[in-house]
Amino acid sequence: MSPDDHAYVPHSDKGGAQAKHQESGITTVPSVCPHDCTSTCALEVERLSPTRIGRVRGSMRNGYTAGVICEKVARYAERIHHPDRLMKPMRRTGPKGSRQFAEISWSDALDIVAEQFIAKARQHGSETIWPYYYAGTMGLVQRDGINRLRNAMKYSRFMGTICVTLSDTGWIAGVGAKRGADVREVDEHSDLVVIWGGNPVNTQVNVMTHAMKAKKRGAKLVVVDPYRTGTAEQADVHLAVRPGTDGALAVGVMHVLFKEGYADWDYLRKYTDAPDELAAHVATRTPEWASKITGLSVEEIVSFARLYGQAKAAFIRCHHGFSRSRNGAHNMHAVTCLPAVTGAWKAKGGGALYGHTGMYPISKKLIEGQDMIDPSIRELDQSRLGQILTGDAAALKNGPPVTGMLIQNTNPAMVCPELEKVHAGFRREDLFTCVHEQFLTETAAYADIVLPATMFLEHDDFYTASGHTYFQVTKAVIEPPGECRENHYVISELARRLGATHRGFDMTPWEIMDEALKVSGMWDAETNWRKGGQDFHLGFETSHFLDGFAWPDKKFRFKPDWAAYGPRGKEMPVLPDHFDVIDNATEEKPFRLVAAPARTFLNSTFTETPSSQKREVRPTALMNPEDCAAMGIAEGDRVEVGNERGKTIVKARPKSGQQRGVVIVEGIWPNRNFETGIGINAVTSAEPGWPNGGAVFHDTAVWIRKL
Ligand SMILES: Nc1nc2c(c(=O)[nH]1)N[C@H]1C(S)=C(S)[C@@H](COP(=O)(O)OP(=O)(O)OC[C@H]3O[C@@H](n4cnc5c(=O)[nH]c(N)nc54)[C@H](O)[C@@H]3O)O[C@H]1N2
Ligand SMILES: Nc1nc2c(c(=O)[nH]1)N[C@H]1C(S)=C(S)[C@@H](COP(=O)(O)OP(=O)(O)OC[C@H]3O[C@@H](n4cnc5c(=O)[nH]c(N)nc54)[C@H](O)[C@@H]3O)O[C@H]1N2
Ligand code: SF4
Ligand SMILES: [Mo]
Repeated sequence: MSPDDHAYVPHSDKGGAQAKHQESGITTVPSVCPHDCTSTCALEVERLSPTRIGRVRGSMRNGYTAGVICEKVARYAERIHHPDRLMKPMRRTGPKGSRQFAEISWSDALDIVAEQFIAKARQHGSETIWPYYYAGTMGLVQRDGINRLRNAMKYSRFMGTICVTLSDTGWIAGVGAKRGADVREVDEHSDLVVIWGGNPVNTQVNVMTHAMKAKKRGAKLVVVDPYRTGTAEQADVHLAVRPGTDGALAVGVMHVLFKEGYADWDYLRKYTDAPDELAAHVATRTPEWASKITGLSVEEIVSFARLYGQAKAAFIRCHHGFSRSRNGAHNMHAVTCLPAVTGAWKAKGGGALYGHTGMYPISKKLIEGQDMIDPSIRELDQSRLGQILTGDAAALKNGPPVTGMLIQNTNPAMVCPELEKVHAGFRREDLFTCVHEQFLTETAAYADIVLPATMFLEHDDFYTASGHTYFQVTKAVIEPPGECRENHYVISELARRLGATHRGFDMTPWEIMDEALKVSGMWDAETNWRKGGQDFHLGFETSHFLDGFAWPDKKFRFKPDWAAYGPRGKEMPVLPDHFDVIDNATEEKPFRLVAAPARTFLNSTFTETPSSQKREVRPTALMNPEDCAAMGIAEGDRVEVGNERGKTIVKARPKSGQQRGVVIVEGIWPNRNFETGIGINAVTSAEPGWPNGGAVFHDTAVWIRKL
């Protein structure tokens, strides 16, 4: 198929060339999951006709996917052919949020957006417009192209803090780069697998594929998580820490490792920056000390340390969950110190992984128009949207109000912290909002103009992966329904109307991909697609940092230069510790809330599919049975979850396997599913984590009141 066939409208002739094999009239076509999940699964999609798909399966062409995908994407037909999909551009006709819209043409809709942006910018300056996006699709062309428009127009820049800022910072602070050991090594080689601060049974099923292969061979599985998740249920050992205390656990474990002779001093001297200082420091932090902070028993801490110290190949899969606290970067770094103390990196099946995305050579210069970035333009924090829209001067960097937004691939009216403020902001009459979406989400309901978007099987794109090492190109599999158009179309058409010039606006996504790949020294798009992805595995030595960590002196840092990441770095402990800046429980707010992901929702996505709604049932607070007994709360009772930021009402469920004073609410449910009309993010905080920001969804003190 030639690049010319990839003109983005119309999506015709995506036919025969993609067919892999023919089975009873159904064609099976390769694709890649675009969702915000580190697995980035290689898929096989049944194409029933040029406009319909059947089953979606995990592909065997990728050794990480290994034929397994999650249930929600397996049933993608339910989402892509959903009767509620947006099909036409619409203009708001009722009050904001009222869901009253009238259909209009694409050209009228785009004209209105451009006119509004031009008028607002004339009044307040270009920074008053804030293009706002996230990772509803992880495709680099469709996701990040919005930055090209922003850079060309000098609109406010965007600090994407909602997901990986804290975990990236904490990981990179020690090892120096966002890469690590390959999870596939655990299949044959690990004798201990630690799943730390994540719930892959819900959030990235492929980790379990590999962890369970190890377990079947006799490897031990340890899960560190505040509650008994589906992942913890599979474990030999579940360490139910208090939220936000992983730094204390890691330091207590290091105390034992040094004291009982599990530290590898030859490795420490060769590969790390300050082993003597670390050893002296952790000698003062006993398991008793860690026990008081984490709520784990001294025995649990000591026996986990011994298990870790005695393992020949201990693999830690560091997830994001335990980084979503004010001290999350610090805690992530503390955990990454463990394999540096024991030298676990030396073994195949040993070491750690948080993500691989730092190692792909792909250049985003063309996609994002990086040659046009003006660093004098203010950068606004995605997670502080509520503060920004309600006029907080500091959050606005003392600049003009935000009066125009273009939103793609995200649903902030559900997923942002401090939701009351987010909603108040979206209701502002002087704010003009354009939302490009697949469904009339709660964010789209606030929009002045709604534009219908394609789904991943209806456009071309390419993807890095975090959980594995392949870079994958995809082609559209079916034609888009109705008048759905891809993100690149919206960006390019707005650019024309706004007078933004850049060659990227005149290219097709396929041409952009091909050129970006070429300048990055990678396979061209067609070759990548034909071969099912290009593997950027760095080999055993480098992926295990045996040729040195990714710093000039090649040494792992027990003492990161936290101040280099942001001014608040100066406030952080120099060596790993319990950094006590979390939203601790108080008399008035005795519970610590973790707002964890649900299995069959993916952030706000799939909350619209019937099978996911059926499985997740309703918003529920999982509580320790003793807490329930003490408060007279029984299964199904209504409870108020609240704090100074807001409150909501959910049903209670007693659940063992979590400490007293810890409460879990799974899933980012639509606000309309709560009798208060506002969901769990009413209580989560937009306070930035240390040292350089990042959302703190699992770090919230609340009261629970039986209603
Ligand atoms: N089904 C499903 N899959 C998803 C998502 C989803 O919403 N649903 N979201 C996607 C996205 S955007 C991302 S970033 C990834 C995230 O996936 P993960 O990396 O797994 O991270 P989280 O989902 O934030 O964390 C979940 C787990 O962290 C635990 N946790 C919370 N606080 C702490 C703590 O202080 N210490 C420890 N040890 N554990 C803690 C929670 O109890 C929860 O079980 O998953 C992706 N995949
Ligand atoms: N309580 C609580 N809140 C959280 C979290 C938590 O753990 N607990 N996790 C946080 C995290 S880690 C994240 S990453 C955020 C994510 O939150 P969101 O950014 O909202 O993530 P998604 O639900 O993945 O995607 C949002 C939207 O993108 C749209 N979309 C998908 N593909 C396309 C496309 O090609 N074009 C266009 N125009 N739209 C598209 C989908 O229809 C969907 O409505 O949520 C955060 N919020
Ligand atoms: S596990 Fe993650 S990447 Fe794989 S199909 Fe499901 S959502 Fe997509
Ligand atoms: Mo995320």
